[in-house]
Amino acid sequence: MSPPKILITRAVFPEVVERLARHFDVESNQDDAEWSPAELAARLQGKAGVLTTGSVRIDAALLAACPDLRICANMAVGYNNFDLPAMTARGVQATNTPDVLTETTADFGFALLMAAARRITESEHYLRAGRWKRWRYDMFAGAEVHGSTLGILGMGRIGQGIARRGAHGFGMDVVYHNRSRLAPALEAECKARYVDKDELLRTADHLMLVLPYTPGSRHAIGAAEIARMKPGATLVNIARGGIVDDAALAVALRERRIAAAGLDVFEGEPQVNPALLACENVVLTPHIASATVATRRAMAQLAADNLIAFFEQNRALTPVNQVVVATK
Ligand code: 8YV
Repeated sequence: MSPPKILITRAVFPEVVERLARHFDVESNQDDAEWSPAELAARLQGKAGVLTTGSVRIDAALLAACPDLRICANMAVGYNNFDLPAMTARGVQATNTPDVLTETTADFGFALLMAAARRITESEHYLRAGRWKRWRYDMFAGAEVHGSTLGILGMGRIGQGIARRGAHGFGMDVVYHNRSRLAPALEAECKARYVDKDELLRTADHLMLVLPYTPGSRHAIGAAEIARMKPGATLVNIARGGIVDDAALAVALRERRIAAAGLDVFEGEPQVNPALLACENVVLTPHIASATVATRRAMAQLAADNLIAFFEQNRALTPVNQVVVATK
């Protein structure tokens, strides 16, 4: 019997392509070409599986155009690029890459928090521009991180990693808000206290966003929420663009209603709101929170593991929907 055909939509580590080629008939976009939805649909014809990333949308129209597709393996923990109800309705298995990126992403959340609160990129631009002539008592004086109050919105695995870093590493008082409360033992381990969203906004010196993007979390932080934050607060978004109203944030940053922000994700990325680009008090990075070599490799291998397990053992390792998997 000929092996199942799979498509890899974006360039990945060559060893992952080679590994998949030992199990499947593989077509891979190793040139990282920008495929239109129509081209993606054409490439997916006859494919039973796809390894893809968060930047590639797989919606109901695409699924309808690709009836042979049985599994979509995302190389990301988030899967808002998938129309999950449409996949489930069509019996298409969806998988993600949890756990392997938790600590790396939590590290990056702290890197952005430190860079924003301590004004690292802003001061580097100043130095590189040749403007550093002498010491001044308040030059780039930022906000204290150790011992301050860290607020976390969204308390999944990455949120918990951030809480541990804050509480154990920086002696921070950690408060969080989430759809559901953590079990008491986990709360104690993270040294995190559950509060309602209003208290979170009002008490956090630094607010970290780590919640999944859903229609319900769109603009979870908009003008009204920013207005409730402390004047000297820092906002960090390592979750998804669209959770923050970027236009409202740019106004607040420009008017110094909050002190600073660190953003790894944006509404409409890779486009970035020009009003944000114009603000000095924001650290901007191109969606790289999981980008260490080891973690990106682990993500790609886990996505590949899911494809292999699905076709060879009739099960997905890290499924995000429940479908009836046909036996071979
Ligand atoms: C990915 C991410 O790099 O895992 C996620 O949810 O946002 C990132 O780690 C991005 O989605 C590309 O797949």
